[in-house]
Amino acid sequence: MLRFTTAGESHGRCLIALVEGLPHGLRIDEDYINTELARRQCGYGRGGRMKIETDTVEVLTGVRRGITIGGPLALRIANRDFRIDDAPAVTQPRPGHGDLAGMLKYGLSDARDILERASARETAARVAAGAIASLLLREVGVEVIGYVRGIGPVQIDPVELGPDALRAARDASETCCPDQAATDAMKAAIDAARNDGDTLGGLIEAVAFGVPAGLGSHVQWRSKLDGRLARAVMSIQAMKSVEIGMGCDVARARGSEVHDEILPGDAGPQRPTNRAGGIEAGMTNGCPVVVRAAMKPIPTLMRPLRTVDVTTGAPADASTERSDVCAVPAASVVVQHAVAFELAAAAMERFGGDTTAELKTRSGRS
Ligand code: EPS
Repeated sequence: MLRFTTAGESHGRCLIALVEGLPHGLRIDEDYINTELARRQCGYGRGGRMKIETDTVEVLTGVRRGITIGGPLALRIANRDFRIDDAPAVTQPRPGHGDLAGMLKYGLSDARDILERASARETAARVAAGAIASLLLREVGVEVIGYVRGIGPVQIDPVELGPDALRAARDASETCCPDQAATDAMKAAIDAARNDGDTLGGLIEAVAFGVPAGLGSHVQWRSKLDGRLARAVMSIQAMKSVEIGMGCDVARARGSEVHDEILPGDAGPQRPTNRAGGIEAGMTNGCPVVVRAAMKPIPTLMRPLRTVDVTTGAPADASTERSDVCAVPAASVVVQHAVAFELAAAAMERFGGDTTAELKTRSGRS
């Protein structure tokens, strides 16, 4: 089973990802992982921390001469801002962060232990693990592209571009949005929020191209791919909804406006539309897989919300510390790699193989 676990704190020594279940013979392209880690650090609206860090992966185990040997991969990303033992106590919990819930859970009057692990800094480890899954997917001809569809009030329609054009347009944008006019409007919205001491969330979409039919399964709830994708994406810090294909819009439409008709085609049955987002009954149907997530605004507001000081019980302003105004572009990189990891795990289950060559052959790629 392909799976990963993370460890590490926001201001601890480092972040770790342990990736298990990779086949033998996969070339680990560290430059690609580092490019994706750098993309996660970018985006208009990021705060001061990203000027301190240069996230770089160290592959500690599981490879020989840059190629997997079948054992688990331990990945490490160092924190330059390593000061967890000296970081100040947080007694005025921020609404929307894990501060108060964690204090209540552990009986603490200082949320530091909670926020250190709850922080979205952990997503650097998820991106490193997901980038390895993306390398595996490349072997079976699948590419996932995450991009931003909305920040605050600025939103664009779904993008009808192929992978090369979508990737290029996204990479030309400071907000990872493949529309230049929308990018400018998003930057203005972020500036306005910053000036007001406020923060912004947004809408992220990930599209997986080249996905073969039959990943996932209708047989048991645990193996349904839509459920697995939803869990992987919803568990990313600050996500409040996950949709596949038409998502919530199915509730307002008729069946004839929701389901994708099946027409004869040269290479077998064809779909003129992809409202299902590439998944029916928990299985991929050969269309691109489309996953969308809504991210809430960052909970650390420079014009703080009302809270309570848990040491006195008195009303207080929520604690402020260095943070981002908007991390939606960064989160689009995380969503991309979370989707990639689940698709890679499903591809391993469907095609199996101890070696990367076997996986390729069984998936029909060589
Ligand atoms: C993040 C690092 C953090 C924050 C952000 C994401 O760094 P610091 O707290 O030292 O400024 O910028 O974390 C949060 C949004 C959060 O709620 O904790 C990162 O590497 O992505």
